[in-house]
Amino acid sequence: MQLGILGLPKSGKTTLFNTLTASHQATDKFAASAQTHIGTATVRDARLEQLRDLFKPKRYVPATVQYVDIPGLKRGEGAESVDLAKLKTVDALVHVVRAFEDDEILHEEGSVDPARDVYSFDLELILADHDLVERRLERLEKATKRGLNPEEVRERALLADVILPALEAEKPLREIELDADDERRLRGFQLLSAKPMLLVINAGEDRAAADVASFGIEVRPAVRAIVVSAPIEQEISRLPPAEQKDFLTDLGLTEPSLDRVTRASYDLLGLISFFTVGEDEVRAWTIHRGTPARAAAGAIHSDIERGFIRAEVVRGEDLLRLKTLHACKEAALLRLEGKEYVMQDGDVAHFRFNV
Ligand SMILES: Nc1nc2c(ncn2[C@@H]2O[C@H](COP(=O)(O)OP(=O)(O)O)[C@@H](O)[C@H]2O)c(=O)[nH]1
Ligand SMILES: [Mg+2]
Repeated sequence: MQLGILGLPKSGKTTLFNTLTASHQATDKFAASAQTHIGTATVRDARLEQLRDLFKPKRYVPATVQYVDIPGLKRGEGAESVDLAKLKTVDALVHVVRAFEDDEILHEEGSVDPARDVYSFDLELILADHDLVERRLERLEKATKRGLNPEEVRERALLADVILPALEAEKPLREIELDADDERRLRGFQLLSAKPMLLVINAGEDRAAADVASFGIEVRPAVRAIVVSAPIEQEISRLPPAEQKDFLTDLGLTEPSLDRVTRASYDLLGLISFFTVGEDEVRAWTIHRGTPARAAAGAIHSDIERGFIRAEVVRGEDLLRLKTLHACKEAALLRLEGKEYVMQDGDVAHFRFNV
């Protein structure tokens, strides 16, 4: 699962990407890069860190999420100007919105206006989708002579009656509710405005702790928004942990905003974590929300899924409070769950299996 980092040139995309993924790609005040970068970010989770401190394992493996820094969304050229192949395959979008003032760094539109940029970015996505849907409908129209198969008939109805009117009303497709069949049908087209979106508002250093509302941005349904100062986040990430806290306090923050970005990204992708604990390893495993226990076991190993007998599950908070699995068992907080049990975020699990 990947998130694409997008936005206007010099909005701070690569600075954010570098900080998220501890990378060292070049950033530039004057020129926009044309290179796509891929990197992995750790999703920090306080519960897992506390479990690590409790078990002191040999190995500690937190969850991760992948980001792709996609350069060069140019105004008016729409999605045509970017690495479209890459853009289509990402599962969610992170739109970096410039809100910082800096006379040395020119804004394409001649002024800093986050609300305008958020609006026109959505419009670019909608236009790109509109083009694609129209072309697909034209092709289906031509094919009516030979006769459409039932799937093509349904596809045409979906595109002509639901999708095209929405796009023409400037409505991003992520706001449209579809049944599971149509959802699947639409996913095949990899439409851009249908992807979940996170707005990262890159504010000046003096507004690193400001709230989203103060930027006058319309946060539409199915969109999340977080304020960061990308250069400050970069500075924080390079400080030793002991100094981080004071620095954060000075800024009016309780944690690095970056942690909120990775957690929101994870959430946006529909992902949750369950944990396994022990002296050898404390680890987060990534599954889709709603995954039943047996399939979740498959995240660890296919043998465990195949030979699944049952799951021993305890809430992470309960284990942290009572300190040992044994104590949780005594307190009847360690549950035995069958294969249909829907795993919850923060569950600590041990799977019994037989192969
Ligand atoms: N003053 C200021 N400069 C920033 C901020 N964020 C990024 N920059 C600078 O803006 C320039 C472009 O940043 P970069 O990350 O390369 O933007 P990209 O083109 O969107 O990838 C670099 O010189 C950054 O150091 C910010 O919040 N404040
Ligand atoms: Mg860049």
